[in-house]
Amino acid sequence: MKITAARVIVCAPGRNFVTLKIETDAGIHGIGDATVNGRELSVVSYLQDHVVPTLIGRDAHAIEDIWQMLYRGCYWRRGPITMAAIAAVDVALWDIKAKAAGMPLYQLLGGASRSRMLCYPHARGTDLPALLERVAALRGEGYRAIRLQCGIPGIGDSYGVKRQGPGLPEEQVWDIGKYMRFAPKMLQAVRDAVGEEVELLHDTHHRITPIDAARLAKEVEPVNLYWLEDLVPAENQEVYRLIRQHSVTRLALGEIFNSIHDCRELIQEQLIDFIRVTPVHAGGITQVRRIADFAALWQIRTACHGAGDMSPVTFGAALHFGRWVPNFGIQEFAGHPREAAEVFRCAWSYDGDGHLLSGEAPGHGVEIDEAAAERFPYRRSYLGNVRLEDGTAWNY
Ligand code: GCO
Ligand code: MG
Repeated sequence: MKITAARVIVCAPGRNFVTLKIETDAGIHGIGDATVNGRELSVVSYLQDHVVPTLIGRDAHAIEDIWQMLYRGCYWRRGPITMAAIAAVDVALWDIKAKAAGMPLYQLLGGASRSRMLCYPHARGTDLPALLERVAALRGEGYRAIRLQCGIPGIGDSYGVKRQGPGLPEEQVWDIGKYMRFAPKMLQAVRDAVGEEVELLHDTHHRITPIDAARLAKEVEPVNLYWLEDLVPAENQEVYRLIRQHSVTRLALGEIFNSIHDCRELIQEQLIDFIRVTPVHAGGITQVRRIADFAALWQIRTACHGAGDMSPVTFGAALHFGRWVPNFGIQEFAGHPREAAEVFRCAWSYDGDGHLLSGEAPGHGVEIDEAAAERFPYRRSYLGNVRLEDGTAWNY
């Protein structure tokens, strides 16, 4: 089965998505997601100008060989743009192979280890009463695990409270002290309101320092969080040793990792409990599955990144991966803009009872309507610029 064509489709049904569609001489096509939030067009060029010309005429079944060729052959390995481009090809080829076999993708990976995947949506509140109201609403929709993000008194919006819109980057203010004084109280207040049964999660989004991170993880132990996420940037993986020494709060990390080498020490030294890599940003099913197998040696569980910028295609791939992976933990489920349903047809769904279903369609079960995609042209958009109150640039 030869690859005859490949094209990149950029659309913005509520937010930007970059999709690669690969066609074959067997009449079977597959799609993969290549969205890198705020840097979308660089992956478009990477694919169109550099990758697509090398794919035409190749055997669509040779997923591993094509992955290795794109990774080794480019010389400039790793990095979010390269790995998202490789991921898009990889996921599209797994989609094709599974369709050719007439099977849902999870069957090719080794078959189902579970029937449904525990997921967590986001509860956002500008203040604590608004957050509690949102948590109650999500409980009413059947969710058993909920991520909590709340506006911080004195600094207005913080990470995860307001949705990003199109246009140039917005400036946001951040203060570690105000966050540190508020976050433990906020998390405890939600625990008191919902009781012990609900799993609660929180994302610090790389915004504090290592010793504050250790202190926060220690202080919130009585809340029994499912996890604390991205306490500090993990460019220097050693800092997680410090945090680990002080606390038994579960830690999650890795949504911005794109290589198994980004998480090697963290996994081997058991410095985290959940690994957040997802197919689109970590080299597709081919590499994410390798990372999961490696993590399983230390009983570290998967938790694919599932913010709104992971397209419905990435969700299809992640849910088939989740259906198979023995050391599955949880799947983030932030949801997509309403308009995305006009462009992407998905076999996956929410079951109304806290879990996601992969669906049984051949492939990863997601299709793109190209005519509909044209109705939603690309709109330049960015993540925000974060600054401390004195103007110092900080981590988004
Ligand atoms: C999460 C993430 C996201 C990221 C976003 C960046 O845990 O869901 O931290 O909200 O900020 O994916 O593009
Ligand atoms: Mg996160």
